Parts: sequence; C-alpha cells; structure tokens
Amino acid sequence: MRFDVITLFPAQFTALTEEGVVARALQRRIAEIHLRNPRDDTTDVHRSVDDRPYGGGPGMVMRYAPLRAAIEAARAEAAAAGVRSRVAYLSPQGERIHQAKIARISAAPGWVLIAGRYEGVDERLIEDCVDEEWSIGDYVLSGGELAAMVVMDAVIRLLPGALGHADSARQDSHANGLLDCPHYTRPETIADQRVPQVLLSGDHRAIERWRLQQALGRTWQRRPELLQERGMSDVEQQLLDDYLREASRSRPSVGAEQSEQ
Ligand code: 4HQ
Repeated sequence: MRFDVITLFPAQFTALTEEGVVARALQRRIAEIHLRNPRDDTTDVHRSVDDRPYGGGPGMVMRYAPLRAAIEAARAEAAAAGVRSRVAYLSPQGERIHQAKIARISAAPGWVLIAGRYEGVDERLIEDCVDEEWSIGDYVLSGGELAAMVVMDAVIRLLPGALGHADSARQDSHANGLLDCPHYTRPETIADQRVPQVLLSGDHRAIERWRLQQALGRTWQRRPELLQERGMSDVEQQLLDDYLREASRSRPSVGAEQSEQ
C-alpha cells in the first residue's frame, strides 16, 4: 500500500518512518510513505504557500495552486507505480475515523493525504481535489501531520506481515467492537495484587472465555455506547451478566456508578 503525504513539515514524519512497527513495514516493502512539500510546487519567487483569509480574521489559509500541483504530482507518481490513489484531507470538520474505517482505508491501494497547517486549506481545493475528509477526534491540532501519522500507523499495522503475530491485529481492542481485556506479565504478585487465577490454569477455553467476559464488562462500564451499537449474542449477554454480578459483589461502587447516570 502507498501513501503520498502533502506536508510543509516532512521531517516530522521520521517519528513514524525511523523506528517501530511502521518503520519495519516500510523496510519489508509492505507499505510506502512518500512525502511531498507543496512549497516545492510553488511558482513565485517567495515560494508562498499561504495567504490572508478573505473576509479578514486571524491566521492564514493554504493557497489552492501549490496544493493542487502537489496533489496532481503525487497522484501521477503513484499512477506511474501502478497505484490509483484517492485523496483525503485531515481536518476537524471531517468524518470521525474509527477502527472499522481504518480497515476500509487499508483495503485501498493508495492514498494522498493532505496535512494542512494554519486555519486550513482554501475550500475550493476540497471541492475540486479531495475525495474524503477525515477527523481523528474532536480537538484541534496545530497541523494535520500528527493526524496523518495517526491514520497511517493504524492502517499500516493492519497490513499482512506488519505485526509479528499473524493474529495480534485481530485481537486488538476495537477489532471486535469491544475494548481490550486486561493483560498481565511477571511477577505473579505485586504487593497484594495477584494475576487472575484462570490465566495461570493452562485451560485455553476458560482463558478465552474470561478475556471475552472482561472485554464485555469493561466496555459496558467505560463505553456503553459501543456495546449498544454492536449488540451481544446470548452467550455474551450471559458472560456480561455474570461479570456485573461479580463486580457488584466485590466492588459495589462500580455497578452503582452507572445506574446513577
Ligand atoms: N487539524 N483531525 C487544523 C486537526 C485535525 C483533527 C488538522 C488542525 C488540519 C488545518 N485533523 N488543520 N482533529 O485538528 O484531523
């Protein structure tokens, strides 16, 4: 899979490309990240990429022409490599990205990502060149670079061969619409806290059942709206009932908190 990122700050992407899961995927040619600075696609002596907003107000707006040239050059390069890319602009006005969307993004052969700065880009660029507008969350970043990195990280780790374990992406939180279960490693006891006995039992069916139960219980407690959307099988409903009965027995405050809402 191929990403072409349009950014005024290509150096920021070393956070993604120099170490970790994504860096390894790039080395293995599972994915490619190409960076393109729209300043290199300016035609004026000052190489200006931004200008003052019509109507006045604070901040600057990224100009149409350099961005359009950068997008077209990036799409042409991708096409020359046999990749038909779609174009996405990262902004708080976009569609909120979640794990199911990340999986759909990972199924396309290539994306041109526009990482904007200042107050954003000239609206006519979105109209003419952008296929999709994405938001990574309801907060304001100082640029689209981090948002583009968030999306690429989440997408690339899903690609076959990117993770060590073939099924570790399948086991992620959100992969099945639930939050993750708790994890433990050595030592077996830390002060008065013991690793749950079932995890030491070697009974793989019981362990899998416990993990699903924990995931259901924590999702109900922390993100009930996720469970609402997802629904539950009869077996899952029974596991959740048992979890909540146990939780209200050993930690009465946990069950009580939610009925107060
Ligand atoms: N920005 N999700 C403003 C974001 C953002 C977000 C990127 C800041 C675009 C112009 N991007 N620039 N939230 O806050 O994607």
